[in-house]
Amino acid sequence: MKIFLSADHHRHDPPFEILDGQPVPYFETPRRVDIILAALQAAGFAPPVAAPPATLAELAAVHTPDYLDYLAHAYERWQAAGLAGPVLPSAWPLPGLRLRSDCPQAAAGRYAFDLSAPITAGTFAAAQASAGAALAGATALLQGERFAYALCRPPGHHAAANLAGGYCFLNNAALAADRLARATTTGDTTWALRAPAVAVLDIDYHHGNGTQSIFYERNDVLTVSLHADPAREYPYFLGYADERGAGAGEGYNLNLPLPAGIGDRDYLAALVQALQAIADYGPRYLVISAGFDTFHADPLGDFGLTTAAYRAIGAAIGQLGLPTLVVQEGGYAIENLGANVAALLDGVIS
Ligand code: SP5
Ligand code: ZN
Repeated sequence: MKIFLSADHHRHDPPFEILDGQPVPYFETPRRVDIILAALQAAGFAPPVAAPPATLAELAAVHTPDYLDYLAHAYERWQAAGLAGPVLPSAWPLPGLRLRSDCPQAAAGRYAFDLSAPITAGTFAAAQASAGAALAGATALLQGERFAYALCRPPGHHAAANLAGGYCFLNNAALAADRLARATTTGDTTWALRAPAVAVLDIDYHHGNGTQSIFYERNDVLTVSLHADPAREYPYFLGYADERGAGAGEGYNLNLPLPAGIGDRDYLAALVQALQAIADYGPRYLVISAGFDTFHADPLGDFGLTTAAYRAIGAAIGQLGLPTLVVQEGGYAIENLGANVAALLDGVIS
């Protein structure tokens, strides 16, 4: 299995975030990558390949130009206004308010939906490196690799076309899926005419709201997500079972919200349902948004999965027989993160 690393990830290392109204040390820390790399090396995986950073033109495939301009310049504009970093919003243009100002504070509220995506001096460079790893993984599949793993940091699945949030700035998995879809379905310009191309399966504990929204009206990318019920858990405002896609994409989004405390057996039963939907769709490629915050000891989650479950999840995914790109998302039980990632990847190639 080819492994692609976002080598510049350490340039993103914010000092804090605000969770449930309290400032706390940033859970999504550079140590996560060090620990995953060490575990993969110990497990005998091939050394990682550093991928080139994604270009603005590549990012524009799923992100809006105004959002990319914001990400690229938010920190310098914040500083130029005399503000101390990191960039973090303190007001949002919610319904009933008017989006008119483009001062740095207004822009922060316009483009970030929570207080867990602080922008520091190196954030955009790190996010470009992360997206580059996912895109390199997609290219490897197009060149005939059966499996690839993109060790992305920062993660991506909460990032929408024009929104950051939940530690995510650029949607790595969506960029990869879009590249695979474009290469698979050439010719037609309307999504409605395109053939099954790519499925994205999101197994992070949190709903992949960004990925869902990016592909919501497309039928050439099926999005399937297993996650904590948004009625009790972040991201709260998306991820419900009745969100099934819209327009040409109607029927091409599947959400399976799960209860608190779910264990290996019930989770694997839900996974079978997700994999059946993917098999029915019949894609040429599979992208996994792989989060490990479903682990029983994760500080952000309330699921009960064990390390053994990740091997079983990986094996079930591998049994679909599809060229598969695994993209790293969340996972904050740092002591166990390496073993859990190694178990999943081991299962996939088994
Ligand atoms: C990529 C990813 O996994 N992002 C997750 C971001 C979650 N941020 C909000 C978490 C809500 C905090 N409530 C949990 C408190 C547990 N003590
Ligand atoms: Zn998560």
